[in-house]
Amino acid sequence: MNEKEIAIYFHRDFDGMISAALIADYVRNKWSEAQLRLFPVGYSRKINWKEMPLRGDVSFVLDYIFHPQATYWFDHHQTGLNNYDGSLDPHRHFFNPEKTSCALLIWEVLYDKFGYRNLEFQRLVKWADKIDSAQFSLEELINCKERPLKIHLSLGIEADNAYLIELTRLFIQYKDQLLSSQIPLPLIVRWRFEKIQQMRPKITEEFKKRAIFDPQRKLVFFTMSQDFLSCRWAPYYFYPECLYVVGILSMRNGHYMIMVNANPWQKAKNSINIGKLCASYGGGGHPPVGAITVTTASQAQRIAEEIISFLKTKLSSDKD
Ligand SMILES: [Mn+2]
Repeated sequence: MNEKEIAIYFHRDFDGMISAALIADYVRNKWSEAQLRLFPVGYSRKINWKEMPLRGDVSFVLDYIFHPQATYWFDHHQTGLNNYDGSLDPHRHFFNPEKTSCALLIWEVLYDKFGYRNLEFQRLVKWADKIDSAQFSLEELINCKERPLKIHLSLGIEADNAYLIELTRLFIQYKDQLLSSQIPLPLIVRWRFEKIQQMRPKITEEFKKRAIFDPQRKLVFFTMSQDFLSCRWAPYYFYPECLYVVGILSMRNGHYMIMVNANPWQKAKNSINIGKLCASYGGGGHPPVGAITVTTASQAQRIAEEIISFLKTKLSSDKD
């Protein structure tokens, strides 16, 4: 009767969901009486994150910022510590910015430190790693034949918490089988993906209209709605020579997201640490990608302009 409540907080992206599924699978197999609660978290939560009380008798924070109350913490974002300078407990805190994904970090830690590995998650972990470090080709992403990429793009639209929780539950239940053709693509993914396919011409048209390309510094800038995320490949397709992309997205929750990406298929010579740059504005990320969430359009505009002028200065000085 003494069921423990296990709260799993995870970053709301593909890597975060697979991370949550790996931990849920471990908990279910090792701690028999457990009630799992899933909480997707995005960077809009960063501001009061450390003060926010966590739920559960045991809590996990995965692929997201350090929380002092978390029983266990796993992260690979170089900005993950978020100015925390206290000590980390090597038995509970697993932080490795060298890892290309949090799912891979968890996969290895579960094996090395907890003596647990479920090979039925092998393909999902591989895909989480591939997606989080953009180890796929532009064609692969545009054609989107692989299920994990479909799921990844589907998060660009209607990615409410209920969808992320439901998807994570499917990953926990079906594991790698979810990628096999024997199981039909879950309806919740299918309708979103079909919607994306329908919206695609409109979104790419809109992108072409709104994008500003600086051919000298090889920089793309645009302002669009959140729907852009379902065609996130567009800047690299239309401007294959670009080095950096800065976009302001108006999100359905009323917030604004400034996304800053280095072109994964066209590496700049002296690459700038984008995650750190975004962290200085209250966001976070990795060396090649970062994002900042703010509440007003004018804040978003001001930050985007500062970042663009910073990138321009950097790119001009790199040429000399
Ligand atoms: Mn990640």
